[in-house]
Amino acid sequence: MKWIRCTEETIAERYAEQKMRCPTHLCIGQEAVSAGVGLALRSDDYAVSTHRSHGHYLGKGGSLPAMLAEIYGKASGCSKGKGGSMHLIDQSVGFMGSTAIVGNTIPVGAGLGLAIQLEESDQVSCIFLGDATTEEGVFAESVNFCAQRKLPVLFVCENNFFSVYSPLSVRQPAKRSTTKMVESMGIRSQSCNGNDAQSVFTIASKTIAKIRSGEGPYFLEFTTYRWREHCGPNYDNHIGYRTEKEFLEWKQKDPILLFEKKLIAEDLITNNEIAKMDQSIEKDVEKAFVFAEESPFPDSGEANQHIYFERTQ
Ligand SMILES: Cc1ncc(C[n+]2csc(CCOP(=O)(O)OP(=O)(O)O)c2C)c(N)n1
Ligand SMILES: [Mg+2]
Repeated sequence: MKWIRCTEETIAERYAEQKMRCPTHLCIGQEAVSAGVGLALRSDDYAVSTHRSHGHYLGKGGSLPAMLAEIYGKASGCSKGKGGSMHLIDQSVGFMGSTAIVGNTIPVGAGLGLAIQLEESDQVSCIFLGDATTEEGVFAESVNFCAQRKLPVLFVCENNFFSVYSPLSVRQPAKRSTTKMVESMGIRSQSCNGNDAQSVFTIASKTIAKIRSGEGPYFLEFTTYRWREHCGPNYDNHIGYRTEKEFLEWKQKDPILLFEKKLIAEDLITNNEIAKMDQSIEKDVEKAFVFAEESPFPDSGEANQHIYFERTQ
């Protein structure tokens, strides 16, 4: 969580330098889901993601230098510098792609689940999605397909209550429960506290074990909150779509502080050890930024060449 937070805080700090030329959607405040689910998945499990994918990629074991180089548009980036923040792909850690089109990767994740089933492997395909994505037609189609075929797919829905500036109240009928809706379509579902890292990890681990043993797909909804603006490095509470009060209430539930407090209370870590960890993470992040900045841009002759990835594992 700290590694993701430090990376994104540094992106936010340096974004105005105009060297990162792609839009960035930061997940600061939501790190427990990326870290908890990422840690519960095996490296050969698959994951697909969304426009807000930095945490998912790093949690899955992705390379920080390769991600930053991608955001800087460099040839050493995980998508060869052609994708930017919203198009990360890295088969070496089973991260099969994130895209900017909402809902776009859901059928890809379902298809990977079908491939796993046909190959009789015990991998799991994890689909990260936002609350608004459950409103897309492709979500319903994919849920139906996964349920009907009993595919080894884990849906991980980060419910941060917003689609850009639109709260759930203007998008969905009052009292709709996404988990009940998905249950009614044949996928077992659970709603969980997405800011409690320990319980995210525990629930994700148990659920993944069930999927691996052939129980079919599951849907987990994690409630959480994004701290910064939908897209970009700033805070935007003043523009009126949410209140400062609501934001501050969620800040009190900072997943990192809560987890640190719990570990200190249980004598599992000291303040001194936390400070050392912070220093070491800051050093790693700084090194990765230097790598990204110093890497060359892709050759201009490759500008019109497609990037094509064929599944290798
Ligand atoms: C098909 C499609 N419709 C609309 C958009 C514009 N758009 C980008 S992100 C987003 C909100 C997605 O909300 P959610 O799925 O809850 O994810 P969050 O941003 O909250 O993490 C929208 C509407 C898009 N990129 N693609
Ligand atoms: Mg959302």
